[in-house]
Amino acid sequence: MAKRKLTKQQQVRISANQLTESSSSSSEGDDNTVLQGLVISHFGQQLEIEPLEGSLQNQTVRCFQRANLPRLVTGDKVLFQLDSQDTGVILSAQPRNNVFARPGFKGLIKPVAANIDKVLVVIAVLPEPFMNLTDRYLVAIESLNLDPIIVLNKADLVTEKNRSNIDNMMSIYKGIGYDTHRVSASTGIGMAELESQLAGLTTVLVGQSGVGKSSLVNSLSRQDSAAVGRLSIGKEKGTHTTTTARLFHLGTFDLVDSPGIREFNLGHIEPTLLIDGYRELRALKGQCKFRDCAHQSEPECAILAAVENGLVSRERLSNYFQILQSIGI
Ligand SMILES: Nc1nc2c(ncn2[C@@H]2O[C@H](COP(=O)(O)OP(=O)(O)OP(=O)(O)O)[C@@H](O)[C@H]2O)c(=O)[nH]1
Ligand SMILES: [Mg+2]
Ligand SMILES: [Zn+2]
Repeated sequence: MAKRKLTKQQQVRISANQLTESSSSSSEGDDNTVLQGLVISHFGQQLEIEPLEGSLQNQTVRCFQRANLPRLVTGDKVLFQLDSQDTGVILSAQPRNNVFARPGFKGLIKPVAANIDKVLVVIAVLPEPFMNLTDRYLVAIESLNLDPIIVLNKADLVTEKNRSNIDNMMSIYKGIGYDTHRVSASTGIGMAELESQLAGLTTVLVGQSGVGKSSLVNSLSRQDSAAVGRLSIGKEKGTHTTTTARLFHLGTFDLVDSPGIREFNLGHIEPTLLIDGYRELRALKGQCKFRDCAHQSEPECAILAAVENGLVSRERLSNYFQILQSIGI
């Protein structure tokens, strides 16, 4: 929807036409009031809509969407019409401010949540965090011009054995300027500081399965709203408990819990724009001696010099090259 370049006026006209069509074809006849609603979750063919006006506010209505509409996601604003007490049909979608998306099967982009202000990239002491997955999330978030928060969950599981790995990774992200937090959804460590960053915002939680996204939602909501799953025995990986994104209203802020994913490819990022997703590399753009520098072994390469001086982490640069290769250069 955001991709179609329609003027505001055209969008209004299209919405108006869709509405007129629907009122005239409605078989209900009695109450075809059109209401504004918020998509709470999308499962199968159905969406759970929260009416933003009328007598059903704070309740949810199960709706189908009209076939001519694009795939709607949690956080989308829509216009819908009731066709019974608690079911309805979505007539049109309102333009999005943004959408956090990830590539799905066959390189198709799968939107996850729309109209978000912040993204919490959740990693955990267990399952073991991999910087190249976190970097992929960060690149996707930077491309939306959103500010991520990197949250290390399960701080209660830090041991002498895993401490240096965790400290090293967190200090790299902190050094780049990312807002980082260490928390435990189980013990409550660090949760108050994290919560203070969320007031007034809609924040989506993303990250590998099993890192504790749903547990963080529950800890922040002070009740068990989202289902939590165990790690698989032996492999200590997540078990893909959350299957669809869902929005939770938590007092002064909204959270969107999302399913953990197995891998995160960045097929939808232009290779030439990838460097913009690496804040510290973006800052060095244009400073190499050669304009077409590939930052591999060229003389007077600003990026290689920054690595030598310890200003850019070797691991981040190597992840950058890995991603570049995976998206076709
Ligand atoms: N020790 C410890 N365990 C935690 C903590 N937070 C979550 N867990 C456990 O980690 C496991 C996975 O938690 P979930 O909240 O289901 O993880 P998720 O990221 O939502 O996983 P998916 O829905 O599969 O993407 C559960 O067994 C939780 O009890 C924590 O702070 N400390
Ligand atoms: Mg979950
Ligand atoms: Zn260079």
